Amino acid sequence: MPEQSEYGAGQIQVLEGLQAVRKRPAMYIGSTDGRGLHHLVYEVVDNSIDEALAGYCDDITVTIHADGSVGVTDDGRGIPVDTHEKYDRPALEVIMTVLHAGGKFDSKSYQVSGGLHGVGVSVVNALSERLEVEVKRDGGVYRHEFARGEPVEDGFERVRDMEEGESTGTYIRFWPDSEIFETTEFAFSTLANRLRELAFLNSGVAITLADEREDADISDAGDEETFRYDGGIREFVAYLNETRTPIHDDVIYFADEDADIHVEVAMQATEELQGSVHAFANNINTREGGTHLTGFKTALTRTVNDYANEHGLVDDLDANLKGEDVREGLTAVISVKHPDPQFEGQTKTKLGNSEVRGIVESATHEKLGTFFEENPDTARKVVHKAAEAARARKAAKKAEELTRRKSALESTALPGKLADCQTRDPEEAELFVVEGDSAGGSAKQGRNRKNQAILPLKGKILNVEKHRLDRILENDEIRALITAIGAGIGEEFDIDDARYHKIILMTDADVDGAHIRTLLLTLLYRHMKPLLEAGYVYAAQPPLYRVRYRGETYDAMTEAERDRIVEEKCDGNPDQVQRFKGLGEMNPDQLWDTTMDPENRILKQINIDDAAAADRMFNVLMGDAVEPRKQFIKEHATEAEWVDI
Ligand code: 0RA
Repeated sequence: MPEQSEYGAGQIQVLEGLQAVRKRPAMYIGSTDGRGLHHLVYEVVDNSIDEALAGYCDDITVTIHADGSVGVTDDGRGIPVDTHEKYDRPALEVIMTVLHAGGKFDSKSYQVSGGLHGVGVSVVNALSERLEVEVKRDGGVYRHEFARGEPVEDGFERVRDMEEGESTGTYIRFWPDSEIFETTEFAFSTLANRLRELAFLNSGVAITLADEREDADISDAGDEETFRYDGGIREFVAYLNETRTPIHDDVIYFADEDADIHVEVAMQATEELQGSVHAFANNINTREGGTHLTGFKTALTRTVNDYANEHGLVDDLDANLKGEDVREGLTAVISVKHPDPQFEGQTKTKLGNSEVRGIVESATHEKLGTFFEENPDTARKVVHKAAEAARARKAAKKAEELTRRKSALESTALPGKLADCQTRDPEEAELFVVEGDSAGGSAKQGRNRKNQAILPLKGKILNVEKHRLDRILENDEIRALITAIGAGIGEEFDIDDARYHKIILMTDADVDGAHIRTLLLTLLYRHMKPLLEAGYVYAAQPPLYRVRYRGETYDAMTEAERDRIVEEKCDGNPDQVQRFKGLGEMNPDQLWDTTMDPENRILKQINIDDAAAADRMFNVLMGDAVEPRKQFIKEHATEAEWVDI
């Protein structure tokens, strides 16, 4: 036995490392909820993507197995299996058990994944009740197995020789530890959105997601999808614009990949009011922006103004076009890859490297300038659209100033129909935004007035996707909501002023209710986004059915659940099955019991992890294009998916 094998200092360090991860998982993967769970998959896939970026891998398959485990296969070089000198163990074992060992191998120095992920596969191992690896490399097929991070005794073996023509690669399958995670159920759509994004950002790599689970409740999104985009982020922009109306045919694309820092930009202007600009650094969605985004915005504004002035296209405007004018309706993806990215900000999604700003700025200025000179028709359309936005902005500002002065926005008076709660502590205060006056009445009677406030809304609010802020502010329902929340709107929104840290959208469990909820979410997403980012927004989940049997009552959210209750709890013979047609039909007690009581209710937190998917969804659901909307609703027919953004 080698000196360090069982009880050597090295091995003790390893065990301590794994223990640290299991003790404070959130420090390594952010959280132990669904988000953290999905990070496990991203962590493994990031390693495969690194192999792809190094030029060794172009095929990745992620399989959600029937038992809930996830397997990731790639055709990269394979994790090294030779003996690691320092540890005197197979390198594979070191990589799977030593924190951050994955990137320290000489040949893997240019590793781009970082930030949120990039913690190393050993973290995935530590948080998995079981993990299996199979590596094809150096002419052999090797296996190893781990339990809660620790190698299984005699787990490492060389299974067979590789066959002629067989590709090298790595297969990792893991069973997330239910002692660690609040939920261990993977969502197909969440994984699909991220893998699609990765495929756009890494052109030519084929990423397949397969779902082998049989339970119709959890695998409704489909069984298998392959993402592969040879056009990379050009296709990303085209995809985002499937639901929009572009004003020029081709997606504008340029890249600067000569130096260590790679820059790629794709963009296309549309007729829409909302811009949709997404910035990535090392494949991480830098939601908080950063130097790459700043460089892009500065150069874009300058280049469009230069062109407009040189060609006398905006002589009627008395000032230059502003950045917001140029970005109105613009869809763009900026992707940089940096050998040593620095991530900053509250959620570590802001790129900090200062040198990136100038690099993106000059690349954009130079290449976009050239593009405009070579494509004058497109350049004119882009300028024209921005000039229109500038004129509208000036008109809207006048209207907005008037509205603001008149409106309740600036007064401290709360809206008349708000039944506020007693507490002034936002952390415990909840605002229920309720569909309809009748449900609003029940909610007012049923609530706990200490910390639950009720704001009933009449019918459908204005579709904010189709109007500028001036029109939006004319709407009474929307003004009531803004004042109740108390944190302002748009650029002036300040989350520290929010009067409630839970804003609960309570709408009927039917298509109309889903529509109203989507209208509300669109408003929040477009004009009060920090609320969503902070996780303050929830959807109430009123039950659809109530089943009674021998003095007990059971509530069901879906038909399938109702049937299950009838079978399992009532021996197939319930005393009564009641269908709630809407919230308005419940009496105050029922509404409290089923939907408002913190002890009983099920709230669905709305997260906008995937900004591009959310953006697209709001655009499809609320925008002008009819066909994509029909298609979307057909594909996402289930109630849950409407809020699952
Ligand atoms: C360490 C070093 C090398 C590759 C890897 C790890 C690696 C890890 C994972 C995880 C999933 N798939 C993976 N593929 C590779 C470099 C190997 C070399 O230099 O040949």
